[in-house]
Amino acid sequence: MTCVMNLLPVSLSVKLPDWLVPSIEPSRRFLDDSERMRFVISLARENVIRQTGGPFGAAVFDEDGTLVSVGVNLVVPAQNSVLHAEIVALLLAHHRLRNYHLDRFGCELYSSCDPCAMCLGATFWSGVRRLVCGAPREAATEVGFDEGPVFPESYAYLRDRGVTVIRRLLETEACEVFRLYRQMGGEVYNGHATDLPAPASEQTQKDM
Ligand code: AZG
Ligand code: ZN
Repeated sequence: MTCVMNLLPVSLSVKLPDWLVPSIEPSRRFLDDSERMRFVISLARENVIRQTGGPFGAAVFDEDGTLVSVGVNLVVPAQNSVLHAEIVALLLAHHRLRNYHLDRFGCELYSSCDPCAMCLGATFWSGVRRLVCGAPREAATEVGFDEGPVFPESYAYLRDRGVTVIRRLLETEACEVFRLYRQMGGEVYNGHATDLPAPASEQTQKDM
């Protein structure tokens, strides 16, 4: 393969879309799980409407319900496979708090969709106390996203280590974003060739 770069990169910056930052009130307290979930779903929806990335939104809140960081999927605009919404929110939370362990700040992660394998791993290592998800993984896989090896045992692993996991909160609203993405002809990317037949392992995992 031809080398296209002659310098190794030494740093990296991640930038949220321009529409996102002015839409946030930094001092607002989000009172409960539903309000926080509605917020991350609105980030996902707006990311689709503005065509600034995939149909996923996430945010980190502290124990008082104050916003610590937000994330939207930036894979296509940033041409970076790891910039899922949850990763962006966690990166920015660590950066803001200057700490690799978010449990020290009582942080919780909210995601508009069940995390993929990468993001579930990152959730575990971030130290967040709670993970709250909206749409089930099937909402993403039905559109064509491959969410990777996440099994009932993966959630049990986190729960056994003290992470509270809540899923399918405001599921209907969360799933609607995927319908919109499909309607708008949004790009579906994956780590493997998308013309392969759906793997046999991709069964409905409703009871995780
Ligand atoms: C994804 N799944 C989730 N949960 N979040 C993202 O940003 C994704 N991108 N691709 N699959
Ligand atoms: Zn992910």
